[in-house]
Amino acid sequence: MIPAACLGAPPDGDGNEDPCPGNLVSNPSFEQGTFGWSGFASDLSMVDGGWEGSHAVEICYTSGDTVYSMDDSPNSVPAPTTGAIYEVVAHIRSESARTVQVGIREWVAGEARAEVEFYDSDGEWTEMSSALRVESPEAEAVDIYFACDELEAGSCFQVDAVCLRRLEDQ
Ligand SMILES: [Ca+2]
Ligand SMILES: [Ca+2]
Repeated sequence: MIPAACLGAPPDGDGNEDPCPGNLVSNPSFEQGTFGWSGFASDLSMVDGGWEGSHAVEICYTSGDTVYSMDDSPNSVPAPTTGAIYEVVAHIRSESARTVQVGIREWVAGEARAEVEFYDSDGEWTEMSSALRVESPEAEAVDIYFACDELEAGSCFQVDAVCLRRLEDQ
């Protein structure tokens, strides 16, 4: 006889399954800081709360430019595979309603080609994603960023659980 409590249990049961096997991002969950990321026209800070674990990153506009953003540094994929598809999935939220962009870029000779998706965010965590197929045999890197062009004091948004993977070749 099988105890009812054993039916439908999670495969590992300890709650520590890797949520993103093969993740190419060095610091995806911001549990110990913001290393692996840099801010552009913004300040990055580790904040309490989060979609996964107990912390997230908050990106707040400082001054200048046409967008403010958080960019992976160094780039997450230094040697991308031509023809491969890379997909980024992450969660965002903001205290006030904002439109946030998630971009994934292919870098060739210092020039970037980006696939960008726009999401409306409010107080709830929202899943966002974007994907890119590497076209150039000379591609030097694939990287990701999160950005917002609402440039007023106090404009901020949060990101957590960044998952960047190479999808199976079709
Ligand atoms: Ca987290
Ligand atoms: Ca980067």
